[in-house]
Amino acid sequence: MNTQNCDVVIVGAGFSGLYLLHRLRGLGYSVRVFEAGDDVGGTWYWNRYPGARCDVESMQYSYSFSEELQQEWDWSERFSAQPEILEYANHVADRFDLRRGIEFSTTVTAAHFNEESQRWTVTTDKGESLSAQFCVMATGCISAAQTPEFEGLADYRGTTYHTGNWPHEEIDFTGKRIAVIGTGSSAIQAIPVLAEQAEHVTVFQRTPNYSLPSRNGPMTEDYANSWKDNYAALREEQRHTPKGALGEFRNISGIGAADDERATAYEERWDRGGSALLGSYRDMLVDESVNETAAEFVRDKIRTIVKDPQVAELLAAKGYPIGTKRICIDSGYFETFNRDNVALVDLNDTPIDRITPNGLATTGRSFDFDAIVFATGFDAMTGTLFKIDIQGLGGATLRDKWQAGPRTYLGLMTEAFPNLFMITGPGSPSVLTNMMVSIEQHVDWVTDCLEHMRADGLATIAPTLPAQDEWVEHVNVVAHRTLFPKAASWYMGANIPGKPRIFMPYVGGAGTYRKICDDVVADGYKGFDFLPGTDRVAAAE
Ligand code: N01
Repeated sequence: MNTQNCDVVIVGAGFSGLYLLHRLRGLGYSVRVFEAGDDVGGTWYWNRYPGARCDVESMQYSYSFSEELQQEWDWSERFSAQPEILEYANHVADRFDLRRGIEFSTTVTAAHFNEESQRWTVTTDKGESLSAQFCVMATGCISAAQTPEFEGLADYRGTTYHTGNWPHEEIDFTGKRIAVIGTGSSAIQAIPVLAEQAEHVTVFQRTPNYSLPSRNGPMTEDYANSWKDNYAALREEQRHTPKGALGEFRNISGIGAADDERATAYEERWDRGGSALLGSYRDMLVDESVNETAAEFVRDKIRTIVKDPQVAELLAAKGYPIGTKRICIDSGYFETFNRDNVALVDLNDTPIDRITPNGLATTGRSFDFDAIVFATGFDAMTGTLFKIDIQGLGGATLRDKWQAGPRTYLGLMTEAFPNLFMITGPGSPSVLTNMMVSIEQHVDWVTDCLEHMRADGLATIAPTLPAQDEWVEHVNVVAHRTLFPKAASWYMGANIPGKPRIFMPYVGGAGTYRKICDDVVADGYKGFDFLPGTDRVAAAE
């Protein structure tokens, strides 16, 4: 096997990998990027299902690292659709000449730390092997698509799709009878579009979701310019907010709020669109009584929109607080259930029993379908990492180390795996924030760390076990001060049979977290251990 050397291997060419490649190459590091897809874009490369769209405003869901880039790029809609975001990722790759550093259609299968050389040996499915001082997992938080193990699936005669791994060619559903399994964000975006094309769509729902209207529309020049004219200041403000996004958060309590104040706030935010409703009160995700007012407001909206009261009641989420499963942002989702060609099947009393050759059977009834769309989510935050055979000190595997749930220091590194970084790893705010802001913060932190090590001739960095234990405890404690653990969400690992129930992202907020990371550096990389390079050891001897 041909083994080559480089300074840094990056796994993944989504928004994390692209920016990291740009930064590190600019500083003179030799970098190799491996990407399983045949092009850039990460989550926006794979999630091509009809209706896929970002739930963060375009002017905010974009890189801030280049003033030229943010001035020259024009978004056509307030919330961008997947094709435009993918086009943006491609534009960035071309503009900064990133493609030549990326090996496409190549999956990293293993990464082993060699204690003697203090380097990572990274192996790919193409039989290539690389020796690198650093290995960075820019693998994304929700990139391992999950299809439940339904009996009979192999014998199904129709076509199956997964929203998280959608074909690249246009699929024409005209005249087709489709099943959609799942009612998470992906399903909620796809169903209205599928319903317009297909002869009939049957939606199989286990847990109804709270969804808010996007109020998406064309980008106006005035709105785009209100950002572009002031981007530097607005981006800086964004970085210090809890969600890494502006215009959402009111720093007032909802406890004891007057009925008319509350009603006005909710109506205004419902009309404004996006997830702003959740930012109406600072204790929305902490106090159950405040949360219930917003949850009931949304249920009432559903009862108004959906004409059949029984269907409306089935669609109205109950039993868990609003926002504790990722809030969905839709374009006409609830309205779609007023169409004649859309039906809702509640799986609570009659779950899916099996896939049949012609469709599927619940414990109550059989259905025939030409196609089944699995909108059944992802093995989030850890699934993609576990697909790679990652071995650290003493041959310890990441899978074994994290058997009881992911353990990291700051979501950036994990003990016993020196020089292995994660971008937006478990234990960092990641999916609870505007990912672009969190990605840039992590990439900048990692880059600064490498520069610090280069300047001081340091060979390895790894978190100490006490620092990691303390961080894991802190992540857990702050999560349990909120309502988040009350929902059986993918944040908790609850969607994967046998996965430990741990609240994986850090709820402390993007701004607070950034300060913690900066303080760690100011305190001499508190909680991290460095080992000097062999040159230095030799010199000292
Ligand atoms: O996946 P999900 P998703 N039988 O896990 C159901 C991001 N995203 O792909 O809730 C029947 O949310 C499951 O039911 P239940 C966003 O962060 C962002 O929709 O487990 N049903 C659920 O309804 C999002 O949160 C955007 O009871 C089964 C659904 O499948 C994340 O991706 C757009 C089942 C899975 O929902 C994941 O969203 C889209 C079974 N055996 C996605 N197994 C943006 O806008 C599972 N389900 C940026």
